[in-house]
Amino acid sequence: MSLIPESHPRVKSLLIRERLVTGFDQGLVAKEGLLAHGRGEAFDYLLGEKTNNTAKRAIKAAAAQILLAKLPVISINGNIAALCPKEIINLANISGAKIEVNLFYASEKRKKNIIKTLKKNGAKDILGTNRNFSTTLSGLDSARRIVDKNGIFAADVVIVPLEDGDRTMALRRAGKTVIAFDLNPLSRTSQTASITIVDNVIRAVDLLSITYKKLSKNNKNSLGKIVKNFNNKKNLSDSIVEIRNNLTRRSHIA
Ligand code: PTJ
Repeated sequence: MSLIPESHPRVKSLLIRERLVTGFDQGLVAKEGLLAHGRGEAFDYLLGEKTNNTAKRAIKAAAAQILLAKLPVISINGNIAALCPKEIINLANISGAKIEVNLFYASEKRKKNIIKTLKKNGAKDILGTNRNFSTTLSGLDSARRIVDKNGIFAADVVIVPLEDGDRTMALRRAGKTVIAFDLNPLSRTSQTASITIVDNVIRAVDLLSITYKKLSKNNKNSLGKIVKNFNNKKNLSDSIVEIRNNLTRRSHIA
């Protein structure tokens, strides 16, 4: 039972934190994942803890990009398995994207726990689990370099929630389109991805699924235009302006 009273003014944020801690206790989340969450929380606070217009623009471009993809793959790590397994599997199911477990802090035991959680939440085929199909991404030294031949390695579009910058760069160098979720618009992941959704993955994934469904009626030409008209650098800079405006507003109140 949760120790957080429903009346607490920061109940939402505390409950999200609790999911991470529970995920850690269940062997899904790396210790470092708790720290990564803390960094995300800080940026979420600065962004006003809501899905801003810049995030909505990125979500629209991401949905169009996934609709245009030949082989989209969603990369799953410990934090995602703890935060929003149902929501991410729903996105995979409606879009036909494959899911692949790929960990930075590699651990077979944690991988097994993550797979179990994903299956419990409705995942059928999970890649990244069979060594016979593994290969490596070049230009990357971390464990994230080990990818599935039929998954991330072959993908044209890779969706990376809560990523480290190195792999985003390696994926881009390998010619892939990268869609990232990252609350920090200044991170290397955010800056190097093709489309960065600066929002809490917990809020953004469902919105991406809804937008995907809405845009699925559009033809390829109109989807292509949505992607072409999206400028990630400009959108990131607008996210930074949103943070600045929030801070300015707060400094006037004080
Ligand atoms: O499970 P593993 O071994 O694959 O490890 C996963 C972590 C997250 C520990 C690993 O990828 C890592 O160390 O990531 P970083 O380099 O700390 O980056 C995580 C990024 O995600 C940071 O820029 C955070 O601001 C951001 N972030 C944290 N929580 C959220 C988030 N972005 C969106 N939604 C969140 N809930």
